[in-house]
Amino acid sequence: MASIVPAPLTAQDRVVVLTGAGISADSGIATFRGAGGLWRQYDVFDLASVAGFERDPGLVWQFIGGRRSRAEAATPNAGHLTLARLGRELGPERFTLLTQNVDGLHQRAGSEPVYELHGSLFRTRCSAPDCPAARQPFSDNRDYPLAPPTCAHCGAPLRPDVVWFGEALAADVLAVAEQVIQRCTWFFAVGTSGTVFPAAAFVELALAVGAHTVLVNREPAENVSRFEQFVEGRAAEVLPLLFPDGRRAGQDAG
Ligand code: BJW
Repeated sequence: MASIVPAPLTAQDRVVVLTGAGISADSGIATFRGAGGLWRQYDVFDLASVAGFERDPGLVWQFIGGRRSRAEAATPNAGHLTLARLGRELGPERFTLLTQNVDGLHQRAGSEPVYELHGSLFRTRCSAPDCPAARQPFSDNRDYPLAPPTCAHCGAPLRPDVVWFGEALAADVLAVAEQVIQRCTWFFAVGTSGTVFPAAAFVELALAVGAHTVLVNREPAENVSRFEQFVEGRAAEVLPLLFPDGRRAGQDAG
């Protein structure tokens, strides 16, 4: 890893960080793409689309159940902890954390709020679009290895409250993301392959408003050319150096 210079944040700066699976890789959670990625073992459309769920909800629940228990057993790493500290130092007016991750590790590291673009592994809801319970996800960490759970209201299979391919992201979360990026001065993407939209295009919004754009990733992401700076390395090692503890992170005169 090349030597890392702290991000020269000033008191006027507004920071948006977008994270992806790579930040949780340092906590032992599998990424989707690349070596050891989940999509090397499984067919993405079987496990992350409505059609796949309708074909075989039991298979999707096996996939989710295993990931629930691995995420619960994992511990937030120095990358998650650094972003939680930075959020406290800068406050909600100047710092926003957007994540594509569904593993809950940012929340467990102490980040608040965390805008979950692709939902959460730890919520469940009804899969029938017309059922009122489809709009009332509930907290759930259970594994359903034998049969998919069913809705008490309408009897349809329950589903994890994650966002699959072809599904819209939650409108309120997407609106926050667009709003904060439109007024940010720094945009950091961390541990994401830059292949899944709309998150992969957030850097374009940041560029359009003249923000500094920085990618922190173990390898060049698909959209690496859109970033002003690429810091190659592991998130858990790079983030503490990029955002060192204390007054550096924007409380100095600027
Ligand atoms: C490290 C590291 C370490 C490793 N440190 N780094 C425009 C153009 C083309 C297509 C589209 C488009 N707009 C929409 C689409 C379609 C589609 C899409 O993007 N397709 C692409 C594949 C081409 N997008 C959608 O369908 C989205 N919906 C949508 O846009 O709806 C529009 C709509 C509007 C109105 C009505 C209806 C629809 C939804 C996308 C949902 C994505 N869902 C998933 C699964 C969640 C469920 C589950 O978890 O079970 O979300 S897919 C998967 O990919 C997951 C992730 O959040 C997402 C992103 O992955 P991420 O985080 O980037 O991880 P990886 O594994 O790809 O990369 C990790 C990186 O980390 C690697 O680069 C490593 O090198 C690196 N790394 N260790 C730092 N230690």
